[in-house]
Amino acid sequence: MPKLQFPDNFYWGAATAAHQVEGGNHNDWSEWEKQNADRLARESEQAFRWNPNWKKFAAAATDPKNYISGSACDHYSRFREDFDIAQSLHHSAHRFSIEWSRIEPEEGQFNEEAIEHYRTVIAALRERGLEPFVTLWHWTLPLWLAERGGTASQDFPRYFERYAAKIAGSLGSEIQFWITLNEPDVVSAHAYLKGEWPPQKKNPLTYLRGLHLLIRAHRLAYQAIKQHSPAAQIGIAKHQIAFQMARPTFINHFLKAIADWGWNSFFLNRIKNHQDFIGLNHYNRSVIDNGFRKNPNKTQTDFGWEYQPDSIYQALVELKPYNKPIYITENGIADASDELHQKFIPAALAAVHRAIADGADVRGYLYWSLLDNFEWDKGFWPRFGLVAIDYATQTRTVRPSALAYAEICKNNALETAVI
Ligand code: IFM
Repeated sequence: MPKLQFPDNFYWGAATAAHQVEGGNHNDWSEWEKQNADRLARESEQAFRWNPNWKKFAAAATDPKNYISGSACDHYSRFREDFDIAQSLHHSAHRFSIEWSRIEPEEGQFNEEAIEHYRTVIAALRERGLEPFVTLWHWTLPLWLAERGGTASQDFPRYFERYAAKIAGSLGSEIQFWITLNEPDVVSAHAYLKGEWPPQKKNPLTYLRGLHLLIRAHRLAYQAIKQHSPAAQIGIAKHQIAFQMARPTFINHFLKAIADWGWNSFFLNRIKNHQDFIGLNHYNRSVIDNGFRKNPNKTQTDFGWEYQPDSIYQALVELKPYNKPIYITENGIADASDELHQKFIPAALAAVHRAIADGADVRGYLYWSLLDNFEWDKGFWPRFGLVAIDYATQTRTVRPSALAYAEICKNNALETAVI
């Protein structure tokens, strides 16, 4: 049977983020959820009526409880069980995030117990042969910092540097791969351009200011980590959109150039001397035809996003000019039925393989997500997991797509018959 072989030592695995899986968090998001759950439930039909899958998740989406992260997947206590599953699925790496609000619940006061927790998490991964990819900030803030203006505060870069230095000093010898920031542009756009996520302050100038502060925060954290661990490999997880022209007109060329510059390159260019690899988070393409998002949307995932596993090829080859190793730190779809999932993973991996053949230095693939989890302002109904979670009982069920992915991980190869 013909096979697409991946490079030796390629990392295979999946990703999670603290607030989405741990449970029991107390941060700016958990507060925001309490204040907004009723509204989100009330507005859900209006917000999602356009989605052809609305009926499938209407009951969950109209229930305010859906919007409270609460005990989430209880991963804070069940991480060993979850890593056992990842190991049984032949994963060799796992991405997770450290919850800043647990580490520094009060300004400048670090909680050593919480640090020990993450030391245990890292050890549990290593015991199972899983390489940790550690994210320092996946969007949630300690309350004291949110009260001071969060990422839009002039002091944010220094606070982040201090937090990064603390983690590097405590856990640095155990971590090889660091992701300082997750999708800084996505979270800033939702908070300050759309005004939908905490702190819901719609102001384009604050958006730009916040981005600059995040760039500074990353650079300072990079230096702080390198001081403790010179061999550390440090990057960010960057959300990249594949902008594709429907027709090569002058206007479409112009729109693509602007979008590539503003969304795909701006942040990466500003940190290019402060990153050892690029973490790629990829979910969407945007077809340009005298405007953006003119996608045909022939098939849509539960989330209402276009099903198009191939666009990761373009996202990867467009990163080649940076001449850095690339780790795919997120890629996936929400699909409760698992039917699309089973097609998506091999199809996306065939596109990754093609990008490698065309010169992209891709060294790992971390699926989003290991577990179903709390999808921010959408709550629990979107099902991104390789492993299904029954939130009432916390039962884990491995989905068929996870088993198919496990074969690929085990063989470091994809059988072309499954594409
Ligand atoms: O769940 C999110 C994650 O937190 C950041 N990247 C996109 C995922 C799916 O929306």
